[in-house]
Amino acid sequence: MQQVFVFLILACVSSPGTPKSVDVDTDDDVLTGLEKKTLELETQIAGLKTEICALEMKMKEERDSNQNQLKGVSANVSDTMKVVGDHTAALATLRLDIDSLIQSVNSPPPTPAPTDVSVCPGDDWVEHNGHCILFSSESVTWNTAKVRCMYYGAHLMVVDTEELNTFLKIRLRAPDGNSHYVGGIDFGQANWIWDSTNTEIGYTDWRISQPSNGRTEHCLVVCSGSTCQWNDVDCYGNKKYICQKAAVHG
Ligand SMILES: [Ca+2]
Repeated sequence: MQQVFVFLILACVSSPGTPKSVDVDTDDDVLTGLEKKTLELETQIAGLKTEICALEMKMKEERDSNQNQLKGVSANVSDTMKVVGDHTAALATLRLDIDSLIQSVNSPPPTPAPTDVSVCPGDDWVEHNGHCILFSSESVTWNTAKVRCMYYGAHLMVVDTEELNTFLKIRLRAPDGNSHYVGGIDFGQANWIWDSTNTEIGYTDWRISQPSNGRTEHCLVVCSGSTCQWNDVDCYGNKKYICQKAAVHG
């Protein structure tokens, strides 16, 4: 009886212990497998993250490269547009030139610009209505004045119109007159002529009571006295003079 009881006790103690030892080993294996799997997955995830990071960097580089290329292309387009604009403007100018050329070819020749311009020798000469007129700065006798004018290719002035006489008055008028020899002489016969043309004087502008002396005053001056009119004077007095010649037409 006592042996049976011991057997039963041993059976109870050993019988449930064996299955329990098998379950623990299985769980450990599963856990180890899971841990291994987890480690593998984590390794794979880390590798994938590295690949993703590399891909992102590559994408960023490509994006930056594309943006730079786009900027370069945009700049090239801008330059090209500017060149096109310049060429367009040049083309428009060329068209205008061509139109102008065609018009000039089809048009009758233009009337030549007038070249008939009166010219006097220099600054000392005054041009007036086709005449070149010189007012002397020196005072000499009438004969010397005549020679001076001939030296200049001119003659003592012929004042044969009121218009010319008025021109002289405007130039010479002074409070007490500003007498100048001109080309009138009378040779003592009271018949006044223009020396350079030997023609009788027609238009006159004598001062009152002039000409006054048929014996000694045989030369004509203009702008005598306060009225700036004509007077007969002694030909040997030193006075300023006025030369005249036709303006050159070129
Ligand atoms: Ca007189």
